[in-house]
Amino acid sequence: MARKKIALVGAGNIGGTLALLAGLKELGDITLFDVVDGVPQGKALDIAEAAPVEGFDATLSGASDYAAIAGSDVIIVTAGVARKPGMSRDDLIAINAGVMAKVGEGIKTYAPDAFVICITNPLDAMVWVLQQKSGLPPHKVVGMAGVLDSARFRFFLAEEFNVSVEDVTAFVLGGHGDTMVPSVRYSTVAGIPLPDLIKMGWTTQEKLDQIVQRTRDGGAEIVNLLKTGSAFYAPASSAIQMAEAYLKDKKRVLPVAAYLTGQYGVNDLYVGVPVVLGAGGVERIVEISLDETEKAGFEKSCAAVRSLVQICKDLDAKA
Ligand code: TXD
Repeated sequence: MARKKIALVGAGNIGGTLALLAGLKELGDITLFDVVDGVPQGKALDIAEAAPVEGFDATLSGASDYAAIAGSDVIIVTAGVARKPGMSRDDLIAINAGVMAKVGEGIKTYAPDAFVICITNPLDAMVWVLQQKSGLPPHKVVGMAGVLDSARFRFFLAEEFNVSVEDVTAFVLGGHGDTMVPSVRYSTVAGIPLPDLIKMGWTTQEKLDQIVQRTRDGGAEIVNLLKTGSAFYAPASSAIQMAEAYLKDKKRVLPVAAYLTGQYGVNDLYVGVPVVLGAGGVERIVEISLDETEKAGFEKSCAAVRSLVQICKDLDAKA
């Protein structure tokens, strides 16, 4: 059986890390694509030269022509720009929505059967544009944010309890931004919900509140430390977990930005919810019951995403 093909659109910090992880995990052959000529080729060659040392077999290539993504099984999109001083959020949306339009057209032409994972920010709006422009069915186009936000939540909880990160599960719902909703009720240590751990004296409500806030600010915490860019190791790991769920039909239950058609009372919007990810893409949207506070937080988050999508629609109408 031929190897699977993974295309990485955007060969920056996350794109390069994705290529290395996909190689180490032998997920398939890897094509890096970027508008900056030389960078995708250079990173592909560099990682290919690590293969003999690490002991993985994969063909790595770099390109600046969309034809290179032809026949991809999985496409992970990180193309775009990050916010720079003096730029408004609308400027960032305008630029990245334009990039998503181009990427979407490239996917439509060369890889209409791919499973597409969008990472570019502002995530929930960008995945919406990517699905629209690629014309792929919504269950084959998802956004990565929830796995990362949950991983941050899990890491902070594991530190607080001094237990293995493997035994901590966590769920973060809603959009990828200040309004995300880390769910305390649905997060556990070896199946024990966090509210029970407070009763058991493992932590306090105050400490949990701080951890929830640190999770919401997780991206900014890294940006403030790095100063020249945003997080890339954990975002890449998170997207690779999603790619692996699809390629190996693992049917993982993961929080992803998925297209809602009435679930949670939301229509025509990408937002973070738990889904079953397998060979069919999003095979099922898991509708958990939310209490009043969670519902209010989720609705606020959806409203924030909707206003960003509206900016994209207005830009499209003007174009
Ligand atoms: O949870 C999440 N979803 C995120 C999202 C977590 C962390 C970072 N997140 C966002 O991912 C971040 O705000 C950015 O929008 C993307 C990519 O982050 P990365 O750190 O990889 O950014 P880089 O290093 O600037 O890489 C972007 C690359 C760069 O090489 C550009 O030359 C390229 O994108 N680029 C393009 N490639 C293809 N096509 C077009 N049009 C294009 N424009 C720029």
